[in-house]
Amino acid sequence: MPFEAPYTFGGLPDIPWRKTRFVLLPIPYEATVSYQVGTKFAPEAVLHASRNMELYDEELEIQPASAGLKTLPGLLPERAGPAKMARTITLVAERLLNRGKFILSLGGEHSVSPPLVKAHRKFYSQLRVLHLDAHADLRESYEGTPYNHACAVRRIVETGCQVYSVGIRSLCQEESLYLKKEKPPVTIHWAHTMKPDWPEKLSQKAPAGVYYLTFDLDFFDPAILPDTGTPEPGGFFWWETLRFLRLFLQRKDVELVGADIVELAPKNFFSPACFLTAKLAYKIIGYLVAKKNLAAAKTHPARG
Ligand SMILES: [Mn+2]
Repeated sequence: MPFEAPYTFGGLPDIPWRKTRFVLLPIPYEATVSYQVGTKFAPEAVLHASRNMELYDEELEIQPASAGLKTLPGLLPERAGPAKMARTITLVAERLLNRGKFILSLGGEHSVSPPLVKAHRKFYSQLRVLHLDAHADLRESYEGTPYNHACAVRRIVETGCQVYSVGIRSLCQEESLYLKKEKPPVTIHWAHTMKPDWPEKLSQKAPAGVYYLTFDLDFFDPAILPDTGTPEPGGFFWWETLRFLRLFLQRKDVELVGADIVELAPKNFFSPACFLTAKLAYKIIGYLVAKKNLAAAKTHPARG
């Protein structure tokens, strides 16, 4: 009896490391989710959906997968607990960064992001973090653990990175006081202050630099993405979000060196949220590939 090949992103064949530019790292980790459960099923559901996605990007007129995309096996949860899990994630990311790969991680809950940022920070001392989310995630600890998903950005601040948060529309009083009193290096663009031209404005307002992107899917409006740990009304939609990402990533003074997409909690394998997440991951890769092509074309005008 033939066995089905393991799921890869886009159903792409495996490629050798030397041809790999992007690695897709599934992290089906769920330990501290407080409301809708299921983030541990997200990577598999996204890979499943991605196999039905077109690999040609009609906006960019390129086939981003040709740049070299490899899907890694999922990083299994550490039974020894969240501290050990965080160390494992950092270690795995460091090994991939040592090989010069761009890591796009698929969570899992948001607590996978701080250890990923920590690894990138070792390679890029001036690393900044672009944080798209409904929640500030600035709690010192939550439900008895500093590794809770509600503390993700607080832990990221501790890695020494400046954070640029967009779309925030939920936080607790403790987080508000922390922002006002301790003035952490976090710039927040609150959802209630964002006007329709936010993609143009906020993509240009972000300071120049080397960035890691952490994309919590509850940034989107629950109308288009209801399958998430903690859905919040008043979120953002598909094209405006892509416009923001494209404008931000196209900036000559901005370099994206790593990314994660977290907090998908699929209700089932055929939920449109899984397809959306797959497409978002592929769009991010597409914008990076298009930018490189653009830069190469400018350096070598003869290539036409
Ligand atoms: Mn969130």
